[in-house]
Amino acid sequence: MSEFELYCMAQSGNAYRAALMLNLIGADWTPVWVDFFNGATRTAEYRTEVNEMGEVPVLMHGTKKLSQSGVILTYLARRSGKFAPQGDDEELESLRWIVFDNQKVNGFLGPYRFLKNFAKPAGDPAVMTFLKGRIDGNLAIVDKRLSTRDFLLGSRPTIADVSLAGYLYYPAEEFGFAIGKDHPAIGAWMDRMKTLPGWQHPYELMPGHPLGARG
Ligand SMILES: N[C@@H](CCC(=O)N[C@@H](CS)C(=O)NCC(=O)O)C(=O)O
Repeated sequence: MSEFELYCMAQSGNAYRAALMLNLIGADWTPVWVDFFNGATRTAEYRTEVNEMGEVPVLMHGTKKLSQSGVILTYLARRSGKFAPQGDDEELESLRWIVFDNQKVNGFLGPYRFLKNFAKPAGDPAVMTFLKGRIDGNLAIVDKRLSTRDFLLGSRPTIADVSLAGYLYYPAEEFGFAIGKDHPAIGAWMDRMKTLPGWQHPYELMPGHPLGARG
């Protein structure tokens, strides 16, 4: 049995953050496929046994069970010493970007992509227009930040960058727009992240792609 188990599925950018971090730090880990699209996270069993919040990702490590990707990233950075913000100021700065990302960057990209590709019926056009406006504005904020530094906190990648990776590498067709082309500094950052040893695409790293394929 592996040291870590990650409850996840290939379509989840929230889970990708944790899967990517595990790979980047060279952890001994196994994905546990969650049948999300058939309602697994809505069952009483999942909410009792795995996560009362009804979400993926969930990281199992010995007796520890962690959810919220930001918490998982913090835990793995503290244990491994890798991608860890250094000192109080950097820790707070990292947390600032993780919260911004969770709420306003990937926090909008995830629902937008879900409504466009997976929801039945697909998202209402007015909702899609609202979300796209928020996405454009918030990606522009990140793009400006990355136009003057290689990574979110400076010259070194941290868990804030791993968090930002969330949905950014999913195919442009799934959004109807190309994030890295529309936002060149983010595009350059995506290329830099891809050179990190252990980087893999979400569809390679987590089970269940294409949809309908069991993990
Ligand atoms: N802030 C959470 C978001 C997790 C999340 O929303 N995961 C989605 C899958 S991509 C989920 O499980 N959603 C279930 C629901 O909202 O009912 C994190 O970063 O871990």
